[in-house]
Amino acid sequence: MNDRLPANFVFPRDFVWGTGTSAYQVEGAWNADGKGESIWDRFSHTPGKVASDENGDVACNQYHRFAEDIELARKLNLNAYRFSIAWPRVQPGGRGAFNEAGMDFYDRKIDALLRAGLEPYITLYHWDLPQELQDIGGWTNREVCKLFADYAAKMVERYGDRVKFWTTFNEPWCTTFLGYAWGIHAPGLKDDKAAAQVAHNLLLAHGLACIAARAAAQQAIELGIVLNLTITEPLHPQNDEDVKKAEAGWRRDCGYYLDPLLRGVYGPGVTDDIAEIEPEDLAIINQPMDYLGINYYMRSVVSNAPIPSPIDGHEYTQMGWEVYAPALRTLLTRIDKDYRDAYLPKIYVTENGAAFEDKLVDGVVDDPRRLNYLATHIEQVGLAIADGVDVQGYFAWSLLDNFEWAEGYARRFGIIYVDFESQERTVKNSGKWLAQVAAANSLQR
Ligand code: IFM
Repeated sequence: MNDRLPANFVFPRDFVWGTGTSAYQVEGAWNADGKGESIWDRFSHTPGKVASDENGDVACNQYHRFAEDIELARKLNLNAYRFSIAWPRVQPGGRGAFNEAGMDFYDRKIDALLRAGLEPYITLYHWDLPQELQDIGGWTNREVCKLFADYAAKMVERYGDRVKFWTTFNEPWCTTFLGYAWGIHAPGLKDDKAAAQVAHNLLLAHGLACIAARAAAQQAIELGIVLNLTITEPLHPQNDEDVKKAEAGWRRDCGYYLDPLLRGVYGPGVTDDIAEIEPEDLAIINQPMDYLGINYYMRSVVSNAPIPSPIDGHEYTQMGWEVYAPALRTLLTRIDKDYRDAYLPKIYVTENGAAFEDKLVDGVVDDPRRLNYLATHIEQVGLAIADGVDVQGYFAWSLLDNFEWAEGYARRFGIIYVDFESQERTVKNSGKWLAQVAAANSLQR
């Protein structure tokens, strides 16, 4: 097995090059034109929840500046643009009346993307639940799963004539654990029992939304989900105990997500913690999907021995996340190996990127560490493709520096620098580099 690509590796024809953003992180306009309150509005307006008490009220003001951002993405030679719809912008209370002004915003955004030659990849839920639905229990309440399916159908009815690619959820793991078990994200609960129910309900909502979206589609659409899967690796690969522990970690994660989604079964023990589960739920969850989105930032390392932090000689990002590109290939090939016999759809790497401290000096943001992060990870995607894995696209996270949830604005993931005072955008050197890769559809070393 080669661990380097040839000096000039050409990606498959029609390979998708894009970036990702999410509504709450970039749009701002938190209460404009009839938008309802979201759980992130409520959470970030509560003192002490977000670093420096920052919030997404203005963010990158993309609600008003989307045309400029789309033009920047076009100039970066990208051919796809991943973004999310803010549910409370289009349906303020999450049930009942839709908000025409909010829906019109996404009409204009989609039209601008298509004019720029950028394929829209829409995510229906990237964490900003209408607060009114939180008030009835949020994702612990099965009723919310049905409401999500209704909302999904409405969005497909409205935009399905122009948008082919639809993702139900971004990173359900984060909603479950960061939001309901550890209190780090909205709605800020610390309740393991609730979290177990949420893990299940999110998958149920995914299944119900797939069914509803397909029924609503006037034209062929492609449906998927985006998971933040990580590969668990032993600290000491020569130590059998560490290897066993890593394998158990991988199987546990699969038991929560890939097994139910792709095989219609939960892994051992998962259902023990779920209070409410109906006999038909797993069949609903196990809907045929057209793609699986994988968000990869870092691996997880396990050992029976204490794990040094940081691991000697390894690089870490501003988030404290280890930079370890080879695990991306391992993750992609492992999914392919373990699920080829199931219904494994094509794969996109839907997020990958790094936060580093950036400085704008004389109109230039020189960010060699991010550039190197992107280059080494894109190389691993190329290697996975060479291994035979059906990876059809790569989306860098993120187009813009933006509101990084509980960390506020102090963590910059963008390939475009944003001055949050003036809202001026500057393409970083990593962005210029990615533009060359996308134009050539190849990685040259
Ligand atoms: O910014 C987030 C994004 O919203 C979801 N995936 C991880 C990113 C970096 O933390």
